Amino acid sequence: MSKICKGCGIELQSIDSSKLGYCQKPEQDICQRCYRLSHYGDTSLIHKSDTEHIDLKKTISELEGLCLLVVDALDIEGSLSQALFDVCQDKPVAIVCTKKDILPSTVSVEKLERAIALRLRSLKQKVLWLHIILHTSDDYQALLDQCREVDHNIIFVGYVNRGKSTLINALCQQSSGLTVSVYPHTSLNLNQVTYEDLTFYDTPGIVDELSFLDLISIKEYKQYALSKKIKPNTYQCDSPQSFFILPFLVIEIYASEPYSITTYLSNTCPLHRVSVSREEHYYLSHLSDYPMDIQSYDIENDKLDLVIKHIGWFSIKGKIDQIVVKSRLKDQTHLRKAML
Ligand SMILES: Nc1nc2c(ncn2[C@@H]2O[C@H](COP(=O)(O)OP(=O)(O)OP(=O)(O)O)[C@@H](O)[C@H]2O)c(=O)[nH]1
Ligand SMILES: [Mg+2]
Repeated sequence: MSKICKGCGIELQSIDSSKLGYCQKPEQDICQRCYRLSHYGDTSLIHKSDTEHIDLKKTISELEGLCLLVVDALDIEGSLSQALFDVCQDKPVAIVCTKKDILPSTVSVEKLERAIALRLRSLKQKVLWLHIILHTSDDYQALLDQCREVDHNIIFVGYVNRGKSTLINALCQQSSGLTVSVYPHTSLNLNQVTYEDLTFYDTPGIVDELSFLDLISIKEYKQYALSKKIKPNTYQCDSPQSFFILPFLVIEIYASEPYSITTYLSNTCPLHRVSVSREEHYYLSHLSDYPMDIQSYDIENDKLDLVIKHIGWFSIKGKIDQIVVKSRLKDQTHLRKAML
C-alpha cells in the first residue's frame, strides 16, 4: 500500500529525488521537501504548479463531514469566496477565522464577526457558525466541541496559506506534525489526522488567481507577508501624495484638504512616499519598464480602506477627491468600509 507523507499528504517514493514525495529511506514518514522546509526553511522546493492541478472538489466530494472554511482575518474578501462553497457542495459548512492576533488589538472579535457576516451576505451564503481563533487552550477546546456537535469528520478548506495546517496542529496539540510555512502551496494533497474521537482532513489550499506575489520569487515573498503583529504607520498629508509599493504599484491620492493615511503592511514592505509632482522620477527608475493598469476611484466616504491583495491596506481619512492606482496587474486593489 502506498504511504503518505505526514507533513504534506503527498505519496512517498524513494526512486526519483527530483520528484515530489521523495524520501531517502522507505521507512521515513515525511518527504524530503517537508523535512527541508521545516528544518531549513528551504523555499527552492515550493512551486505553485505543484498544487494547481489538484481537483479539490472531487477530493472533497468523496468525503463525509463538516467543511470548516478557514478564513484569514487579514483578507476576508480574498479568503472567503464562492469558490469555497462550490467545493463543499451540499455538506454542512462552518467558518473559522485565523490570524486575528496579527491585526491591531483595536479590532475586536465582534468587529471581525460583523465583517465576515457582511461578506457572507454579499455572497448570499449562510453557515452553521463562525469561530474566531484566539489561540488559547479553552478556545481550541470550544472549537472542538462545536465541531463534535455537527460531525466527527472535519474537512479543512481554504485558500493557500490561510492557516489550515497550523490550526489542525494546534487543535491536536502539535501531535499531527503537518508541515506549515510562511509560504503558500505547502500542503500538497489530502492528509488525514486522528485526534481523540475526531478525524481531521487537511487539504491543499485553493490556488489564488494571478497576484503580485506571482511576480516575485518565493524567497522575496517573506518581505511582504503579514506574519507578525501589524504596526500601523500614520502619515499626515497636506498635498496630493504618491505611495509606491515596489515593485508592484503606485497609489496616488488627490485631496484639496489635509488628510491622513495609516498603512497596515508588513514592517519590511518597501513603501515610499513622494509628492505627486515628484513622482515621475521614482516611476521612471522603478516601474517604467512595465505596462501598467490604471484604475481610478471616485470617493464619497471620508473614512475608508484601500485594500491591496496579499499586501495589506491603507486606511484613508479625510475629504479625498480621487485615488488613482497604477498597477502591474489588474484587480489587485479594492475599496471597503474602514475596518477600524
Ligand atoms: N500569527 C498567526 N499566524 C498564523 C495563524 N494561522 C496561520 N498562521 C501562519 O500562516 C502561515 C501559513 O500557515 P499554514 O498552516 O501553512 O497555511 P495553509 O492554509 O495550510 O497553507 P497551504 O498548505 O499552503 O494551503 C504560517 O506561517 C503560519 O504560522 C494565526 O492564527 N496567527
Ligand atoms: Mg497546509
